[in-house]
Amino acid sequence: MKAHDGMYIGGEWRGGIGTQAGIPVVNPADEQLIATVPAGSAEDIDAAVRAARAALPGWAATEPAERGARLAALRDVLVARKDEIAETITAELGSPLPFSQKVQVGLPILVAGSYAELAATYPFEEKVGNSTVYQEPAGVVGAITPWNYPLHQIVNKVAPALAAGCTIVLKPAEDTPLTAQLFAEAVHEAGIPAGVFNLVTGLGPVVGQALAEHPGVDLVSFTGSTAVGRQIGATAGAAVKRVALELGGKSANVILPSADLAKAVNVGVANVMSNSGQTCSAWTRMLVHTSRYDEAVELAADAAAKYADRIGPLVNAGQRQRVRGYIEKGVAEGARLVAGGPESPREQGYFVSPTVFADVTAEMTIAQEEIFGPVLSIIRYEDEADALRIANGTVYGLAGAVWAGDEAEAVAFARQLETGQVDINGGRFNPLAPFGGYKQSGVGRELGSHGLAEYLQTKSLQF
Ligand code: TXE
Repeated sequence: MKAHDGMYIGGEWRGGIGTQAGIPVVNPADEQLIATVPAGSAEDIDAAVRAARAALPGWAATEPAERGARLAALRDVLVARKDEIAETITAELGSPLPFSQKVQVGLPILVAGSYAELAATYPFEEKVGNSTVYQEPAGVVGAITPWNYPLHQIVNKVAPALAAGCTIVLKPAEDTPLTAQLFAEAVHEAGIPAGVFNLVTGLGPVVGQALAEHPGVDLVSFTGSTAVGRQIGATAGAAVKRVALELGGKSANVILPSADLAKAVNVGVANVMSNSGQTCSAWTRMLVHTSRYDEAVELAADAAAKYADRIGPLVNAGQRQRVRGYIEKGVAEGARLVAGGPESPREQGYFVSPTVFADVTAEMTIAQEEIFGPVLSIIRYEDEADALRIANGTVYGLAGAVWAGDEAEAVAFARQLETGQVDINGGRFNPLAPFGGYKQSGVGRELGSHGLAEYLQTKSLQF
């Protein structure tokens, strides 16, 4: 059971400084208030950054193997408390419990474990000719995370930062702060020293902005909307501060003519409906050759209908409104609705039906903008060059998929995609594979040794 409902600063739990009101946390499946957390202030951020700065020399000097041992202990606490964390995520985000258990909690456990090992094995010191090159911690990290994968997004930043020897202040999303409080309890239980990890809850434009602007923060790592990411990038640039941005996506699922069509369509629909479409890497555009287009549309409509009773709600009323708006726009721009639609399937909760559009053209709004809901657009292509032009024809470049009868054919196509990660004939999650965007999907990489390198700076000594 979670024992704390405040902020975690310098190893202690406390309410906010000068906090006027709390932030309500609502269960999106039934719209009931489940908790209230402190709405932090710039003073809280300042206290947390000071705590992180004070802890930095000690943690940076801690042997990497010992940092790895603390991360292994953290992973073990997450494993021991996995059911409680999954139930909390289901309560504040609305994702169905089996998904919360398997994905929302399962993946970050893998990631924490991978950084426990990487901390111990990473080459922090290397000889290059007559020089010794040291990889030193980047300093105090300000981490700002979204609500769509509340624990995963936190672990993706905190685990590599701690492995690198950085200390950190986390500002989680307003919608899902309870998972962040549980995570802070796990950090404490794992014996990570006071001040190494700090948690401040509150509003993005208040505490998020104060964190990004704080002169005591050396590196800002942000995951969220492109609009806020652009603002944080500008703030960091003006202060000559390092920044990592993981932003939106509009990923293409390219089904080449030689592919197993039924498998590619079914996995593709599952990918979009997963987490109610609230996944930055979701394959929201399905590209199908004209010779197999009608068959693919039929398969996709059938597959989507199967999710109608299983899909969770969207995180809040605002997101539901936004997603409905996109569905209405798709209809208005001439796309053909073959499953779902803008109407709410239930009276209570922020639900949207699994929705599939056919006859979508590459220029339509629903094919260009991130919808962040359970909405798939199926686009027709004439030949491979056409498919490539459409796939690369958005401002984003986060993820994607390629399906072909022959793996080499799929790889050859994937190499031409302007995107950071591609799944070949399905693919499987790999906690060591770098994840991040080309183009406006972001700056930097998370996961694996590339994710660790984000939190390091390099020094060379010549002899
Ligand atoms: O994001 P915000 P929202 C996309 C997705 C979604 C849209 C809006 O398309 O529909 O963004 O979601 C904090 N200074 N993604 O409004 O506002 C905020 O408190 C500093 C993609 O939820 O970007 C939260 O902690 N911080 C995505 C975090 O930023 C600020 C995941 C993200 O919230 C701030 C989520 C400010 N001025 C949304 N304003 C992905 N890439 O996975 C807000 N925040």
